[in-house]
Amino acid sequence: MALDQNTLHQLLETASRFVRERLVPLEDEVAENDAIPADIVAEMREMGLFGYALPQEYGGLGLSMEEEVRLAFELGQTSPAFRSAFGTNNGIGGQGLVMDGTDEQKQRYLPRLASGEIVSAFALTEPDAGSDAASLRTSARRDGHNYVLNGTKRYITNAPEAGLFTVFARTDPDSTDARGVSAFLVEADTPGLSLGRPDKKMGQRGAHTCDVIFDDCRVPADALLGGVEGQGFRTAMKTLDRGRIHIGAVSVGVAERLIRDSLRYAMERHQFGKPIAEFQLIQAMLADSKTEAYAARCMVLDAARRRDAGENVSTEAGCCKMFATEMVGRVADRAVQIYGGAGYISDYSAERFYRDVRLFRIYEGTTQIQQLVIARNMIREAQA
Ligand code: COS
Repeated sequence: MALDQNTLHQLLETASRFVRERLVPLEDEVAENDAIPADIVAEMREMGLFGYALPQEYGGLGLSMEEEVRLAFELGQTSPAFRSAFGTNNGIGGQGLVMDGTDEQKQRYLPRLASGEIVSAFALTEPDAGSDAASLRTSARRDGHNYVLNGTKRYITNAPEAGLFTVFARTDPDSTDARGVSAFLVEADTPGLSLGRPDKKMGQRGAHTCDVIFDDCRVPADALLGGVEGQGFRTAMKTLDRGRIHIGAVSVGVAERLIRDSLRYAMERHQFGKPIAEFQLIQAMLADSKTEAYAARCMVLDAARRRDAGENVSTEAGCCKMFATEMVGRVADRAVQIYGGAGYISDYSAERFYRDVRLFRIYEGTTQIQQLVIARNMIREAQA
C-alpha cells in the first residue's frame, strides 16, 4: 500500500464528491459539446488525477494497483470520457515509461505527465494491425544519431490533446513479428508528425481519437524507450496487462452507477398501479446486474492485490477485462430495458451509457483477444 488508510479514505471520498458534485451535472453538456470544460481539467490537475498511478518521486501519487482500482470504482461512476482525460497518463500512455524508460527519460517526462502539463498517448494500433499488434508496419530506420519514423497509427486515444506519444515501430525491417518492434517517445511537435481528423465515435463524446501520421519523422536516438531495440512489444503487453485490470475497475464503477439509477427509476416509475420495482421480472434484472457487478468488483480487487504481491497477472488481467466489460454491457442493456421507452431517449443517461460502455469490450484488447490470452496462458502453464 502506498497510502495510509486515512489518506486513501480521504482520496476516495474527494474523488467520489468530485464525481457527484462536479462531473455528473456536466455529463449532458460534455456529450453535447464533445469537450470537457477547461476548468474541470484544471481541477483534475489540482487533485493529482493526472498522476495517481505514477511514482511519487516524479510527482505522482504512486498508488498501488489495489488503491488504483478502488479509485477507478469511484471515477467510473460518471461518463467514461472524464476518466479518459487523465487515464492515458496513468495507464497506457505513461506506464511504458515507468516500467521500461531510462532514468533520463523518466526525469524528462514523468513530472510533466504527473502534473497534467502534458497528455500522453499510446500509439500501437494501425490501419492493418489491430488485434494482431505484432504485425505493425510503422518503421523506425536508424540514421546516424536519429531514427526516422514512417507509418500511420489509428484510433489513438487522446491524440488530439497529446504532447507525448509512445510509438511502437519496427526497427528490424527483416522481421515480421514481435521481435522487431521497438518503442519510441515522440513529442507531438516533432516535424513529420501530423494528426488526422478526429474520429466520429459511437459514444464517449468528450474523449477524442484520431490517426497519427509519421512522414519521415526524425527523432533523436535517445527517444528509443529504455535505450534498447526489440523490447517494444513486450513493453506494450506489460502496459496492457496493467491497463486491463484498470478497465475492469472502470466497468465496475459504471455498472454500479447504472444499477443505482435503474433501481431509483424502477422505484419511482408506476405501472399497473404500483412501482415497477415491485414486479418480479424487473427484480430479476436488478438482481442479475447487482450480482454480476459484485462478482466483477471482487475479481478486479483480487487481481490487483495479486499484482501488488508481485504475481504475474496476465491471465487474471484478461479475466477481469473480459468479465467486467461484458458484464457492464449486460448491465447497460438491462438498464435501458428497465427504463423502457425512456431508456431509448437521450434525455436519460441510460441511452448514453449504453453507447459509452460498448467501447470497453473492444479497446485495450477485444473480448476475443482476452479469451485467447487466457487460454494460451492456461495451456502454457499446463505444459510447464
Ligand atoms: N507480458 C510480457 N511479455 C509478453 C506478454 C505479457 N503479457 N505477452 C506477450 N509477451 C511477449 C512474449 O513473451 C513474446 O516474447 P518472446 O518472443 O521473447 O518470448 C512476445 O511478447 C510476443 O508474444 P506472443 O508470441 O504472444 O505475440 P503474438 O503476436 O502471438 O500476440 C496477442 C499476442 C494477440 C496477445 C497480442 O498481439 C495482443 O494483446 N493483441 C491485442 C492488442 C491490443 O490490446 N490492442 C489494443 C490497442 S491499445 S487501445
